[in-house]
Amino acid sequence: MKAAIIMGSKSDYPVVSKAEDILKQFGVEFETRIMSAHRTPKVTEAFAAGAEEAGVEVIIAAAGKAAHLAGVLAAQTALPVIGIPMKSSTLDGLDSLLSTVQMPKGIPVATVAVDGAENAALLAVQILSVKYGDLREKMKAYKAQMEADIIALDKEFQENR
Ligand code: RP5
Repeated sequence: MKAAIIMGSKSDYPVVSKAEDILKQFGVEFETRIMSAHRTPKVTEAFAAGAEEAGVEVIIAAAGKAAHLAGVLAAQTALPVIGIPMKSSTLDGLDSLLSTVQMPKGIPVATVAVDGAENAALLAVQILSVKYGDLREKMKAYKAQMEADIIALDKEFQENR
């Protein structure tokens, strides 16, 4: 199985690396690339058009401001594309969110929260788990662990107040 993470700028990496951490945790092979819908449009288009042949099964795209990256990738491939709207310096990411989520019908982008890199990776794992049963089991264990951790935190909180 293979995921591709595309980010619009190296400046997106501190957030994007959190998606990498999740994919590593689940043992999903991935590559991370810097491409821009606006600054490197030809590279972006060629990547999307060749992604399926390259063995990519799901794409995560992170971009900020007028964030067209996820939509441009989605336009060029039948693979599922997950968009991460990056928190931007001037409009707090509302610009990125709307640019990523408001796709015209026919070209969906599964958009997560602003800077929602962890959820983007978890959604990628869930998409891959339709085909790879071991990922489904790992996802069940991940959710069970999260539940147990919070129940333990609540218990500790109640005991210490
Ligand atoms: C977007 O513009 C990038 O995805 C990034 O979030 C934002 C700013 O990019 P830089 O000016 O830091 O390269 O294209």
